[in-house]
Amino acid sequence: MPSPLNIREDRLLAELAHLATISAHPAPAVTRVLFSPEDLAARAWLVSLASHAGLATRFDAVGNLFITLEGSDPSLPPVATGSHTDAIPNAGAYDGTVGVLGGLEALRSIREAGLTPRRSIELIMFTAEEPTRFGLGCLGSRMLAGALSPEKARALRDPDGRSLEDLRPADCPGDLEEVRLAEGCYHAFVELHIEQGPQLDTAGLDIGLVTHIAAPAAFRLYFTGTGGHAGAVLMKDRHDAFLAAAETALAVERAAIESPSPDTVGTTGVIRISPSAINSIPCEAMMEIDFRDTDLAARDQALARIREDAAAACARRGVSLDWSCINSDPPAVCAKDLLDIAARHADSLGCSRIPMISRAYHDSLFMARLCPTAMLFIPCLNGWSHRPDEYSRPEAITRGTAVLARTLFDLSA
Ligand code: HGY
Ligand code: MN
Ligand code: MN
Repeated sequence: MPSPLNIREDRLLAELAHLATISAHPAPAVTRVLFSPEDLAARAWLVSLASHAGLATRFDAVGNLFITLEGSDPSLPPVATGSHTDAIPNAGAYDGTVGVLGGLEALRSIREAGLTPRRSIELIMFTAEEPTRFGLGCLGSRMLAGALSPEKARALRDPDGRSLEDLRPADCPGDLEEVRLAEGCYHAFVELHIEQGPQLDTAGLDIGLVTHIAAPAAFRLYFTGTGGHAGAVLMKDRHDAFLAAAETALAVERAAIESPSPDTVGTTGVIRISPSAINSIPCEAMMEIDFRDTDLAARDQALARIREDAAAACARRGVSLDWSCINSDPPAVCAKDLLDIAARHADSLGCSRIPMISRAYHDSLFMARLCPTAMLFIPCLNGWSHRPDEYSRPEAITRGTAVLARTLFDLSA
């Protein structure tokens, strides 16, 4: 390994702080939804940073941004790194951005050390890792991996009925058919990310070497009852759509708690009722469920139980239910040889480390379908994430970036 690749902490922290200001909500909240003015501004700013660093940039048709440090042998599949800069409403400054700006800093540290990697090293800012715009997470990496067809991508609609074609900017040229990459297109992919859980912070550890990424599933449920006057309809005559949904939300919680797997988690994050008037019995309810586990069988067994409980609640209440799947993905297993290389560099930098699983999903979940993939976690305060007080210490970010830089350069040799 060449003389230490110099990570410019001041530059990296200043860029993370600036990116956090590009938000639809005032600090400390960060909101940057796909193809919103804030998202477009963040993309343009990132392109300017990369260009200023002498790195090539290009967007694909779904808006994935590729920033390339050219290698000496362009015939070889590149090494890749990356993450996302989109942010759910009222989120924090570090989810995804550490992997994008840390990745950029890693590429600059190699270039500024006067080194030319044999394999090119590509930083990818993935489009829409968060599901906020279209209800589907990892839109960009799904399409790269062929896990979402161009037809299905075209059929996506946001809450205002707008499509991907309506929203994608002019600098995302080409057809969606050109987005998919071939297996083996990359030699390896490594993503740096905050843990979004308390394990590293609580234990005072520096680096998490992610061995598995949990299998996310999401569903949209429409409940239809009969509604009516809140005063005139007696309780025995009601078919309350919201209460059927409420029973289902409790069934989600129960199935996750009673699952034999400790990693089963279930959340009802969205509920909308209609007509939503204080003196009118809800005739319709829409809810969205997020359900995950690293163990696919345990997840799907718990989901089957929820479906049974929901059907029973609807039968008792005379409410109909339409259950649609948004996504149901398998877990990913990270590449042990990549993790071993990262472990070696963590050790050489005096970083404490631990193997762990990722309960959050990431673009690595789909990159693992294209090439050997690994994730590096750094601690975030109390494990807080997806909230404005999300925080990762400067030394944690710098250490993680230094391990990433060395790992990428090692893999590019
Ligand atoms: O929900 C997730 O796991 C990711 O943060 N989008
Ligand atoms: Mn997130
Ligand atoms: Mn993330």
